[in-house]
Amino acid sequence: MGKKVFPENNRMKKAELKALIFDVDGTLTDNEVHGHRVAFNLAFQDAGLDWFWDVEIYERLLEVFGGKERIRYYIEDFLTHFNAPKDLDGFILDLHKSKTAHYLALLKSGALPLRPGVARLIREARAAGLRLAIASTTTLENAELLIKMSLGEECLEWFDVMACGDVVANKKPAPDIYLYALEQLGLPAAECLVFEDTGAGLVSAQAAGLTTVITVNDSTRDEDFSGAAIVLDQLGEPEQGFEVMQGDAGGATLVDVELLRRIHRKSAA
Ligand code: XBP
Repeated sequence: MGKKVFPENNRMKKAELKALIFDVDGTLTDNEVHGHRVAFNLAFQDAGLDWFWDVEIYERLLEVFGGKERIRYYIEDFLTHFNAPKDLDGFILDLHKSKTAHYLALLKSGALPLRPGVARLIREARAAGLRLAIASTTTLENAELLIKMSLGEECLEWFDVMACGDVVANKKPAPDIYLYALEQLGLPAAECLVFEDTGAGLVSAQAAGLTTVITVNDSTRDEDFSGAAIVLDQLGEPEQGFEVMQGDAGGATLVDVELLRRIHRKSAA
């Protein structure tokens, strides 16, 4: 009996890379310790609270995604004596609104630049015809201002989807925000690649079936990145190559569209 030959349309076609989905905080910009944490502390000060999140406490609090959820986590798990107001939800909401105002002011001051290679890769990907999306636990307002401040107002339209914050019920490490981004993109996970900086972000993306490139930062470099396509210390620039911490970059020294296509093909194999 001769070998069965399947007609072209029955053979499994390798998925083509069509979109890049970026996490925001810690991935596009190294802004948790130097940005969000500072904004939280300013909001606590404005509210007359004697709370102060130093780096050590904040890195423990980063276990919980979402600023409002993080404040609640602090109240419930870190404070021993806190006379919670009757309307705790309202109290947290007001505190978070104040924090967001301080964070936006920090962004406007230019204090939170993009990480190395981010602007370069976004421009290259767009020129190569790849679609771009954001999938972040932070607010849309925060994500939009970061892009306006760092890439320019006109670049907001480069992103077909900006999936942010409370648009989904369950935040990372739940897959909800990535599933929502895929639905809005109208693409299968197999045609996309994700950029993240945390183990929980990786869990979220993997649960949505997405291949993930990790660029660590000081707060996340020791986290578990099992299953990531590759783990780097940054995306790299011509003058400053990346360090490969897990996986194989095949001799590349920076993340460009060619390397991403190789990573994507390997993950689809
Ligand atoms: C990181 C988060 C966010 C920020 C704080 O989001 O967990 O909650 O820490 O921002 P991601 P908000 O890594 O998904 O970008 O206070 O606006 O939530």
